[in-house]
Amino acid sequence: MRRYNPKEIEPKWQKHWAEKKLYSAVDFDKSRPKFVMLTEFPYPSGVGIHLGHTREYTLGDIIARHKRMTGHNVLFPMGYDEFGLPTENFAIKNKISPQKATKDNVANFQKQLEAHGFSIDWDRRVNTSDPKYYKWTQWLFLQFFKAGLAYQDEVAINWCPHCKTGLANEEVVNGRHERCGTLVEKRLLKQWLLRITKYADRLIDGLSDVDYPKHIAEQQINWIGRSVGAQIKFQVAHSTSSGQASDKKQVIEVFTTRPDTLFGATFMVLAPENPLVSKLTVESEKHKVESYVKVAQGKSEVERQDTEREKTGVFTGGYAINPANNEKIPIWVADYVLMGYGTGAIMAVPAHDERDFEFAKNFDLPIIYVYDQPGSKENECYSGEGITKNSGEYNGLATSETREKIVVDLSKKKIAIEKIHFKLRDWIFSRQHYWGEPIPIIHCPKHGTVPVPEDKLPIELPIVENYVPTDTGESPLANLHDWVNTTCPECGDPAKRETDTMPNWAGSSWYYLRYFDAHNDKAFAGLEKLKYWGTVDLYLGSLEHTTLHLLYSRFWHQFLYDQKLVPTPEPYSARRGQGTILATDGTKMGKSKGNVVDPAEIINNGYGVDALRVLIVFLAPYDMTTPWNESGIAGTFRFLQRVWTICQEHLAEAENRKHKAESEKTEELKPIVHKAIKRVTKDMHELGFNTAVAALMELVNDLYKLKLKKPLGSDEWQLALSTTLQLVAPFAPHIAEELWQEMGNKESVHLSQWPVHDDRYLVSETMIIVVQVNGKVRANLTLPVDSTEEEIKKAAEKDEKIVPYVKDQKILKTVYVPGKLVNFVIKD
Ligand code: ANZ
Repeated sequence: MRRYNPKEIEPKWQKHWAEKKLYSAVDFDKSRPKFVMLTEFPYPSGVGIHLGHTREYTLGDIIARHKRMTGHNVLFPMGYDEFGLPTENFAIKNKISPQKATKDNVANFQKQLEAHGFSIDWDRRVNTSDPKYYKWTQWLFLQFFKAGLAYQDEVAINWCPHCKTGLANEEVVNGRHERCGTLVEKRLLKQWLLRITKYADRLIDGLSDVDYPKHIAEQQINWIGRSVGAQIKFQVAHSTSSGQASDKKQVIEVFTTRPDTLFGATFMVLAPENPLVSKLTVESEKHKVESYVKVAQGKSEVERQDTEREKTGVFTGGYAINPANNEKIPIWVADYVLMGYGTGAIMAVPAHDERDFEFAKNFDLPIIYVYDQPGSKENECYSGEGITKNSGEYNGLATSETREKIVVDLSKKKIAIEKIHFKLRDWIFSRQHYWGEPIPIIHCPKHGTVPVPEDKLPIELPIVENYVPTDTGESPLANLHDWVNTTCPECGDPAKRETDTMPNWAGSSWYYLRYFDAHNDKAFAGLEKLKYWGTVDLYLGSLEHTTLHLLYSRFWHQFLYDQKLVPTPEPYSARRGQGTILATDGTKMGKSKGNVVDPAEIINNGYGVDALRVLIVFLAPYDMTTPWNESGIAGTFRFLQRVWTICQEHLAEAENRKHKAESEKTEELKPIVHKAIKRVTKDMHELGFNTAVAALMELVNDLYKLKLKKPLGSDEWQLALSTTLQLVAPFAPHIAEELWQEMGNKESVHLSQWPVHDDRYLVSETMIIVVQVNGKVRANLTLPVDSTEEEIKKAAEKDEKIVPYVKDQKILKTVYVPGKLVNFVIKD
């Protein structure tokens, strides 16, 4: 009997499938429904594939294979996200060019991905640093530019001193660069920005048309941070005491989400960076205020927003007038108010805002309550709602009415307007690095920023000697004088090229669209193909990219939709995130800790990739972060070996029995096989892959029990084992194919029809419930054994034999004996 040897069969089938182009997606195939299975493409790091990749792509591959077997035209593409810091850093460390680093790393990734046996349509592969690809990234940037959504501005940006580049807000997590963990600094730099804020509403609203996990949608909504409120003007009170303090018509505008608390505003606070600070500070306080402002500027935003920190501030000596009651209230400066949000100034309502409350306590400022806190005394802060008090004509109204009325009344006097603020900021799109797409803009002294004409695209990234980032705020491209100096496309006069490059999120903002039409040299993708493939049906990826890549690509897509360049308003119909694989000890895997499990090693050490694939989905539900199980691989290998052995035994016995006419019946086979079909199919739809594997293991155990009693060579066994192989195929595609073909099937198991269960064989899964009316048996129901009490009672009441008895009657009582009987008691 042949032994199960993955080393022999796995490469064989990988080669065969590739030669046959078994997994090619067919453009415009109308005979089958299409299914686009997208997984996030990797950036080709120097260490090669890790278990996270194995998990993500195995999950995607299982879904793709299952969908193919259920009659879909499946597109399961892959590519490489090549630009960006990781590759550049790798290149610098190893003293090779980023071009060479990318080429080598991609070749390694390609080899490793192929060794996993994924059913990828490699003909559509994209490489983001290939000029043929980034020509279109540049072209798309120019569409943003032409629509006024890409602009240059001098802004205080987050600067990573370690990576020596500006960053987008999304790349800063808890004040640190999300890639390298370095504390970021603020730097004033002229930057390119994309106007993502114009899509703030759409990015929130669009979420109701797609199927994303709740926490992912919420994370995007919170990041965009829509706050509905009002902007209210406070007149500055003319100060007589210090002569030149402030000008009479000066106003301070504030943004508040609680205009209903206006009567409780007892002071105002300006952000230290607010230009009004110097204008409103009276002479006698100037020294104190200036030194406070200086200290505040040295603090990070995260530190300033820390709610645990003691509130600090200084009085400006100036006053403003509360427009609700004309009370004079002091103007303070404090660093808990940020310049980058709202108007950089607030009306402080200590009674109902926690930060203002602490501040008022610290500096002994008045506190006026406009609501009572239910069941509590007036010496703490209450941020809830209620019936308004201490608010003149608004007393006695509920919060929502007060809010509305105050805004309407003040709007009439042009003191307030309704306002929506977003936390989202425009996307800083410049990077001062070499390894990225050059921004296709030319700066002309006469014509300003001029787009590179489309027929001159791509602007290829020039080869440089030195690509190490500088600390000058300019990319290494700035040193290439021959490249930088060019002529203006408008007037032909000398002009300079933009030397900033795009962030590594640029190429990935539209890569999925390129898969639909990967070789088009006339457009980023043709509209007809975009229409055929439509949206990505399922996008599986990392939970970490929710406010970065996922948000960015939705923004690009929505913009392209508005430009009529794509036919769908959202890129991804459904999104799921897979969990992380931790080291065996439950900590994060890391090279420095020496606890990294290398998938290539497992594949090569004899267990093979099928056993690895089965284990990686069997470990835990796909979206759960879970530790690696060292010994698990032997277990899944043994499982596959059992599949192998029983098939080999069947084949041997079938050969022996060839000349016998009779075929013995094995009645017990169908129920166990159909039970497995039902369970695995259900799990496939619910992405319950670990329980699907459990069902397969149970099936194989059941087959082994039968094998002891029954002759194995019959046609019935042939059918049962073939079906088993079909169910195994998405998980362990190589062994399934090998055995399937050995059993005499001509076509690939992966193109076969997914089996459908027949309820008739599932008798053991049903129970009989006796239904009585007033103690008399009126019906017998056959129901699934896992029916709930609720379902059983409902089914009993609706049964056609029971309806005549209970139709117009009041059911006084329903007696239920679990798994046996339902008795309806009605009035006789
Ligand atoms: C008065 C008030 C009373 C407020 C009250 C809240 C509760 P969100 O929901 O995050 O949008 N605020 C406005 N601009 C600010 C800034 N630049 N820095 C710090 N805080 C600022 O928060 C809006 C609320 O945050 C605003 O509503 C304002 O305080 C404060 F019982 O105004 B509120």
